[in-house]
Amino acid sequence: MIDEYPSWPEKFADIYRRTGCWQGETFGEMLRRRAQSEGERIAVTSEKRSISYAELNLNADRMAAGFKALGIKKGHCVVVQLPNIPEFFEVCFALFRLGALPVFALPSHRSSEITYFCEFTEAVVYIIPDKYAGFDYCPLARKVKEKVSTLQHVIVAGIAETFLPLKDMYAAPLEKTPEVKSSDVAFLQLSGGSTGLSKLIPRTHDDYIYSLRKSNEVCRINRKSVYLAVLPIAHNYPLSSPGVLGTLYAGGRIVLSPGSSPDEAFPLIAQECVTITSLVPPLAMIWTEAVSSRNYDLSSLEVLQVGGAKFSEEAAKKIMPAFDCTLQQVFGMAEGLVNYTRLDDSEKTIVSTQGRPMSPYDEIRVVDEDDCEVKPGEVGELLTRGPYTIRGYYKAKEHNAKAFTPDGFYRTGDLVRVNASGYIVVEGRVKDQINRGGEKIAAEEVENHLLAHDDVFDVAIVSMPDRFLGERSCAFVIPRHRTPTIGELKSFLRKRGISDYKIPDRIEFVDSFPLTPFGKVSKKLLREIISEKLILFNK
Ligand code: AMP
Ligand code: DBH
Repeated sequence: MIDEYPSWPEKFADIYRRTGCWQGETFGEMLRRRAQSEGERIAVTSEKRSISYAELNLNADRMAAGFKALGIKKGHCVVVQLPNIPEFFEVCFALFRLGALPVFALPSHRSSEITYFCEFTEAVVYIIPDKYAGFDYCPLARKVKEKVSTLQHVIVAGIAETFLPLKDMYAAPLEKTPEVKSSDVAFLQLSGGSTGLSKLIPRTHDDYIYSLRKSNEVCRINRKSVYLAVLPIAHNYPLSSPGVLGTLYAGGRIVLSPGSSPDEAFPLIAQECVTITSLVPPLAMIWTEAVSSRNYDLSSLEVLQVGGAKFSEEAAKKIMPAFDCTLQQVFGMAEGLVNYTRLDDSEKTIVSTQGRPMSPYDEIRVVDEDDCEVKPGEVGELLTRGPYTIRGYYKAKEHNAKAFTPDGFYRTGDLVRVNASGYIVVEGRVKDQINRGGEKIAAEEVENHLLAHDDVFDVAIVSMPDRFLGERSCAFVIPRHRTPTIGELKSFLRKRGISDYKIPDRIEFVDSFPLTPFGKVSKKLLREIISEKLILFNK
């Protein structure tokens, strides 16, 4: 049951309500209202099926009844690990209507991460696809279920083997559903995991719906908008900036792409007259390369969003000429704050900045190590507070004391400067996280796995620059008895069930680590060592 998280002090909640940021609506009500206004208009299109607003609304009610019969109650957590399929929406809205909380896992998470999410949230149910991207989820679920005592059921979208099929969850709608308040937590998002495992982010109906409304305004999403989802929709960016939920909020249409390659996405853009989509920088680069050699009519595309990691100015400059549409940079975080370049900004601003906060109620500060504000235009850590930025992670008292200032600002860990027009330029990160083309790797988490290997005495993982992904990971390993092979270490990590993208791209064996004057391992120096080596060997 979810009860342990710091919320906004009443004084702030009051302001956010009075100024109309929080309008007292829940997700359950929002969909009902949309079903009334949009009826048979299509809400979601996928390869296999299309569903209208009315159908989605009804199916959410039917599934809520099925879930209730299974024992899912208000306040229960349910780990949802679904790819971009229409059932994702039925499941989420069914849970919202019961006041149960989806915990948004990504399709690429494996046993180590899923077990942690289930145990930490005391999840009662885990929902998976049967297969996706060549991976079979039932064996993974069996492993997780063996370990997690709170987990009562596994539900499968597709062939369920020994588990429960999702299609059996459609029942006669309930006469009465539990009372859900707009100030309740609607779901738990995951942070990129800057210190060890991912933190869980409690987002309320009020705050998240405000972020959708504001995103829609900035990105000009309306009933005519067609949003193509190529990134995994459980992630905060394609979920809400404005993403799939913003599109539903506006009464637009979502098109779910089975994959992210140009050969899968371009025909869909042409067929479905897609108006907006969102990408991470490495994908944006692949799409830009591909566009001249493919013969699809992409003229419906009005806005191409790029975010999740720093998009280099050089790559950004190529987007508008290649796609003949507006580029929008998006700098956000699942904890809250989202910055956008505006659609009518000058080309210079669009290609060279990561935008500015979407809400006039977003407060930002740029500070030095002592939390003193830096001079205008200088680089410092970005702190933020506002109507859709959390005041604390779920069940993380100690970490919250470090991650938030006493007056409630979230320490983003991002090094930024703010230009004279109030636009933010991201310059780097203070937190120990590798951003591998938008996929975030918490160094400490992978280090802990490697430390479990007999031949590993110590390990430090840092980012190394990469022309294509922005950053890749490099593990410096001090061997213990014998020096293991790189292959041994990688297969050891795979056996421990961590996602592929977290496996270090490079492993260097060393006798010792460079230290700071205080005697701590200097990751800064390790980064320099590997960068120099890469330059020296020109790769
Ligand atoms: P997450 O913890 O997964 O929500 O990731 C949020 C982090 O991703 C931010 O704090 C930034 O470090 C990074 N990020 C997101 N968008 C951008 C962007 N447009 N430019 C640079 N970094 C970004
Ligand atoms: O990287 C992110 O987490 C992110 C990027 C852009 C995000 O959460 C968002 C927009 O909402």
